[in-house]
Amino acid sequence: MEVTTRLTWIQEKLLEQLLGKASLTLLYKSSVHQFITLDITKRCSNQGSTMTVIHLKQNIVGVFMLEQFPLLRSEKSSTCVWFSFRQGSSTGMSALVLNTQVEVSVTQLKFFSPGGFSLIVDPRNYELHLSAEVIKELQLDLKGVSPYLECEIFRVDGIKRDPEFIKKMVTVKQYRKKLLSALRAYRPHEDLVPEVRILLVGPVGSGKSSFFNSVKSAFQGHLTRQAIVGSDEDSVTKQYRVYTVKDGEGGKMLPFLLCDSMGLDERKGAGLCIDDIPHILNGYVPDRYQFNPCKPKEVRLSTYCTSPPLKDRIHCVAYVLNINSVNMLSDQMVAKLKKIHRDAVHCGVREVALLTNVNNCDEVLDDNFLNMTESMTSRSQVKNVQDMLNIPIANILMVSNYALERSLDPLKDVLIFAALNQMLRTANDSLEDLFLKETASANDSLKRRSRLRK
Ligand SMILES: Nc1nc2c(ncn2[C@@H]2O[C@H](COP(=O)(O)OP(=O)(O)O)[C@@H](O)[C@H]2O)c(=O)[nH]1
Ligand SMILES: [Mg+2]
Repeated sequence: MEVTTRLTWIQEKLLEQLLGKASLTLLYKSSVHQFITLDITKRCSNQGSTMTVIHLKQNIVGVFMLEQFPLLRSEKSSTCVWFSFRQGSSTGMSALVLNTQVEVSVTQLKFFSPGGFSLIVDPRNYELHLSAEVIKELQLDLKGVSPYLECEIFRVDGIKRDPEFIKKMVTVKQYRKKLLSALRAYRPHEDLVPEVRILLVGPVGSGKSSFFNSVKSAFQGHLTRQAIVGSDEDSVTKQYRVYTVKDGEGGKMLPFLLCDSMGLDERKGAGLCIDDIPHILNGYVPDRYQFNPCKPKEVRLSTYCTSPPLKDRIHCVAYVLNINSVNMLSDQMVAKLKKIHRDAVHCGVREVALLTNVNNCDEVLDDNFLNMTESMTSRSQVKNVQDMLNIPIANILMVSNYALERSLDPLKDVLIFAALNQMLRTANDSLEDLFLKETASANDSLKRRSRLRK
């Protein structure tokens, strides 16, 4: 009879993705095979990398071992990934990379690592013993000793047998999780508006619509293509679109809107009409407005007397530029971008640049995923954008949009989330400033009115 795992399909995928694109083959299952040291080691040693998975009522806890499963006790420590996630949750895995020793005795399977980390499987009593350090670092809501339902050991195939690579994969996941929590905790400054608005502008084909699709995909946990993208010479996007993004399938709406515009064209009378920009920035252009490249939107003067509320205005302009062609922009295109920059400054809106089509994702961020590496920030494209649009280096962001991929990539997600995070912070700077300006001018007019009354 074939022995099948207790893991659900989603759980199995989650574990396979923890290490890149691995595949799992079940070697040992406690409820089927006996816990006899000889039996376990016969099944699991000489199999290459393995993953031990312990099923508890509410959680799954486990250890991935890069080196061979030992016959009795591992000679020296080796790279292991200790992980946990909640049953029923397809996201939110906690993981640690620890130099670990493994021991199989007559009564126990034991993983231990310096710093007080220990995980012991006691099959006679179906108990899992975890040290306080493990409980804390894996964010488990468990006591030191918990009953378990099943213990399984898998062979892991298809991974890069490189401790540095494994470390990087796990760190990327942890950093993605951190960024996601920061994004979930984001609030527009002083709750002045329900959502901040980020305007995506840039040449035709630079990846504006793809960026929205990428953000949506990263939050949904699977690839989506709501906005139509294309590689026509003319802009595929003809309408102004204000997109919302939900936090996961059926999740709540996130407090930002991505405003996708028609692409800029270096030719006169083609692409987004540059005179539409002030109207967009000031909130006069509604969702699904059909752009006319030759004529800006008519805004009746009377409506200017009562300008649209703060919530309808743009709070961050993102210049979306393809990193491979940013050094070759025509003078006409640069002139259009500079005009938008002047309009943004005039309206008090802060700006970022988003460089798309970055191929070498893993070179962008430093080892801790905290900062852009120096080699990336010193590139000519970054200097060029900095000079052209006077954008501070912290606001020059890099992504690789989802274009031809079949599945999500945590490294791409990290860059997408990091870029979005900086856009939201920038939007808050604008909000704070716009609010102060509005309050000052409202106070001025109040004073003027009271002086007139006197
Ligand atoms: N490889 C790669 N292709 C991209 C990226 N961003 C956009 N694309 C592709 O470039 C083309 C134009 O993208 P699109 O989002 O329609 O550009 P837009 O005109 O600025 O909205 C599409 O074929 C996209 O798949 C990226 O970061 N990497
Ligand atoms: Mg588009």
